[in-house]
Amino acid sequence: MPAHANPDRIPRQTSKQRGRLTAMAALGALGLGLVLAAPASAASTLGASAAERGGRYFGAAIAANKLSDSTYVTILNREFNSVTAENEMKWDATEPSRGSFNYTNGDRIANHAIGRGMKIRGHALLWHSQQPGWAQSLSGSTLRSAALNHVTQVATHYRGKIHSWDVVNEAFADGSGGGRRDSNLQRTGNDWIEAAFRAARAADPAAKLCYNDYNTDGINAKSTGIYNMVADFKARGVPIDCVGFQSHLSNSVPGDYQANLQRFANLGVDVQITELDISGSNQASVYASVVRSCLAVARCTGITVWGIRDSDSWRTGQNPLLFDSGGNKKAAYTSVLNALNEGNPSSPSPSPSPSSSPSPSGGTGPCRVSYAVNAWNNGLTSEITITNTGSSTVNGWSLVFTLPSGQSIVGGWNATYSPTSGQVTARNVSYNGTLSPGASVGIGFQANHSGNTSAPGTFTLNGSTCTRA
Ligand code: 9MR
Repeated sequence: MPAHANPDRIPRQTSKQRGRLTAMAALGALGLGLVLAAPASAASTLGASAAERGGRYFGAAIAANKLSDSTYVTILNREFNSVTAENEMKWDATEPSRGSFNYTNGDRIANHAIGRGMKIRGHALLWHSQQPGWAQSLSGSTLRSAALNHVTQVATHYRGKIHSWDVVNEAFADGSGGGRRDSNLQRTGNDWIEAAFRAARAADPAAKLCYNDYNTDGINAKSTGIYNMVADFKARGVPIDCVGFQSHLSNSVPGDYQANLQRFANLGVDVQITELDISGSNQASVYASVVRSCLAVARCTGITVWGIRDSDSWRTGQNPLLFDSGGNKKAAYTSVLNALNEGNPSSPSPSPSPSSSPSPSGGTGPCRVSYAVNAWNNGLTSEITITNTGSSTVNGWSLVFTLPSGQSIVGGWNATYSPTSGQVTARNVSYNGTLSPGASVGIGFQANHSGNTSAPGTFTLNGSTCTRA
C-alpha cells in the first residue's frame, strides 16, 4: 500500500493487499460523503471509541520491559489500538554499534501489537538525542551516510508493519524565530531532513512519514517554521505524510490548538497527537479539549498518550496520564472517553455533504493549481493545492477538472468529489470554503486507474481557468 493510501482509516492491518482494499473501500465511503452507517454508541474503551470516530486510533507509548507486568498489559490490551515504542526503536537502541543492528526489544513491541491488531507508530528514525556514542562522534558526510543507512536499515526491517514513522524528531529550535536546532545532523546540511524522508519512503512505501516535535501545539514561531518546511516539502514533492504534535502540556492547551492542527491539515498532511500527557489540576478538562480538537479536524487521525499509568511516565511526580499507579482509571480517563463518545461517529466526515458548505459566490479572481500524483499498480493519489491569486476573497469554491479515461476516484479529503470519473467537480467542505487573496488550500483524492496516470489538463475554479504551478 502506498503511503498516501491512508492506512489510519483501516480498523486493523492485515495483509498488504487486504489493507489496500479496505483502505480504498473506507476512503470511498468517507470521501464521497456516503458516511458509513455507524450507530451512535458509547464505546467502553478508548481504542474502540476512537475507531468509531472515523477510524481513528488511540494509542500509548509502551516499554518492552513492562510487557511482563500483568496490570500494565491488561490495560494496554483492553484500551489501546495503537502503540509507540517509548525508547526501543530509537537509534541508540537499534544500532548500538555502527552497522550492527539490534531489534530484540523493538520486535517485542511490534509483535505484541501485530498479534492484537494494534497499529504501530515507529519512533524515531533520526533525532539529535539518544544517538549511539559512535554516531555522536561523527560529522559531515560520514555522519550523513551513516544516518541515511540507519533510516534505510530500520525502516526496511519494519517494512509493512509501521503505520506511521517519526522520520525526524525535534529538529526545530525553541525561541529562535522558527529556525532549525543546531545538532550534528543539522551541521551535515539543511537538506538532511528531506534526505531522511526520501530514504524512509524508499525503504517502506506503505508507512506514513511524519515530522514530530514539541512546543508546537499552538501557532507560534516554532510551529510556523515547521509549517513552512512542510509547505516547502509539499511544493517540491519531498515525501511527507503527517506531522506529529507531541502535546506535553501543563494545565492548559493553547487556545489556537485546533486551528494549528487544521492549518497543517490544510497543507495536505495528516496530523497526529503523538506524546500526549497533561499535568495540573485542570487535567481532566484539558484532556477533553485536546480530544475534541482532534475530532474536529478531519485529518487528525489519532492520539497517543505517552505512557499508561502515572508511574510509567517520564514526568516523574507530575501524574500526567490517564491511569493511576495502581492501574485505576482517573477522572482524566473518564473525561477522554466521554469526549470521544460525544464525537460524531464520522466526526467529522473528511468530506461533509456540500449542503453544509458555503455555496460558491462571486468574487473569484485568478487562481493557481499545483497537482502532484503518486501512482502504483492500479491506484494513485493526487494532491492538489489551489491558491487564490486574485485580489478578492473567494467564499465557497468549486474546482472542475476532467480525469483521464480509466481513472476513477474512490475517496478524497478536504473536498467532495462528484462524479467520480470524467468531468469532476471538487467542492469545498465546511472548514475551507474561504480563500482570502494569496491563501491556499490543499485537497486530494485516491483513484483507481487502468494505466493512464496523467494529470487533468485544465483546472477551472468558480468558472475561471487556473494557471498551473
Ligand atoms: O519517555 C522517554 C524517556 O524514557 C527517555 O529517557 C527519554 C530520552 O530522551 O525520551 C523520552 O521520550 C521522549 C520522546 O522520545 C521524544 N519526545 C520527548 C519524550 C519525553 O522526553
